[in-house]
Amino acid sequence: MPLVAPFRTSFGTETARDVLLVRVVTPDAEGWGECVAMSEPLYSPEYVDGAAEVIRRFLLPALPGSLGANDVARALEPIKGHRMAKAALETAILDAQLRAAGESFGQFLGAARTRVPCGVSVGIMDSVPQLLDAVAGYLDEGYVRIKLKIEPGWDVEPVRAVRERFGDDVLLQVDANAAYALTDARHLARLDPFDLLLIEQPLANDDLVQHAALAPRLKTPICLDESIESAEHAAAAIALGSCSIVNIKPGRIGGYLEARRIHDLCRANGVAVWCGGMLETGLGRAANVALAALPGFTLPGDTSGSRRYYATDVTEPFELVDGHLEVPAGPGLGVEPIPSVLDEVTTATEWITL
Ligand code: NPQ
Ligand code: MG
Repeated sequence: MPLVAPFRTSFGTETARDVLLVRVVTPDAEGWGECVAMSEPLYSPEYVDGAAEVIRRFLLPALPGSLGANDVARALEPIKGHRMAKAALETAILDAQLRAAGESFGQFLGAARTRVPCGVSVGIMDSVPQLLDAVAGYLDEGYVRIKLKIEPGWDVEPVRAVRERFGDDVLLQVDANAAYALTDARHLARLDPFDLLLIEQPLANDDLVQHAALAPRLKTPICLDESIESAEHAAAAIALGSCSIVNIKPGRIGGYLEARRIHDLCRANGVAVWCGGMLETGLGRAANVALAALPGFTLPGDTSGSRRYYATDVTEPFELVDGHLEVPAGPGLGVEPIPSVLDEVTTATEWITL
């Protein structure tokens, strides 16, 4: 699916999204799960063709003939990693189960509100004026929080420019996608004066210890994204002092059930969480918005409206109202792919009968 504009991060520039959708058909209902893996392994080791292969070759054969969503993770445990692939499968099974039971994702997960405040992730731009125009547009649309993607050479100046133009009241945070090293601590401390909500994933994915060493050297709170692949990682990060905030992306950690566990763990430890985004279509977005309505999600997420990324979404578009998205209330995800749109963007399908 073409993106409305190129999205540049410290790991590359994306102009289109290669989306893998899992559709589960049971005797009672059908369900959808969106795999958030990118086409290339730049954010994490997973990539979309690899996810399709691991689902086909290892995950589906590991499932017993009849099971509920609660049993999926245990059945797939012998297969290491591949959490985005596992999440897509578990989500589709959970969706089918909830649609059959007439229960929404929000109800099932424990949503505490009917709408969630939305932030937006703003890519690296060619110039500061171009960035300021983009941020102005998002603030006009009602976004309540701005996240700037940063990398060495695009950090202090864009943050300063956004603060100078839009003032100190704008909720502002940055995301490095692992682009810095501990030796950059002094440079990153130059962000301290700008009163950022957080700095997301400054160091490498597997550097929990170095994040713990960085934390006391910054006034800006550290939030981890790529580093947290499970509730165990979250517990380790909290114990080490690697972060004081966690970005929860269900795909990265293997699904919505694990997401709820991390939410519960963080809440019990006074660690704030928020819901990240992976440029989901309306299907993945619906589940994320339901998750973001849980009580521990105390910071606005990257739960943007559909048109932030797509001119035409595969579902009815999610649209901001007063800076918020409504939590879908219908059974399961509460949204459906529009058949004509889905046909239009589908490049391949494969049916596997268990
Ligand atoms: C993040 N997302 O928080 C990610 C990273 C990201 C909204 O900033 C294609 C598919 C392009 C997934 C670019 C946001 C992507 C992508 C960035 C995920 O780190
Ligand atoms: Mg991130």
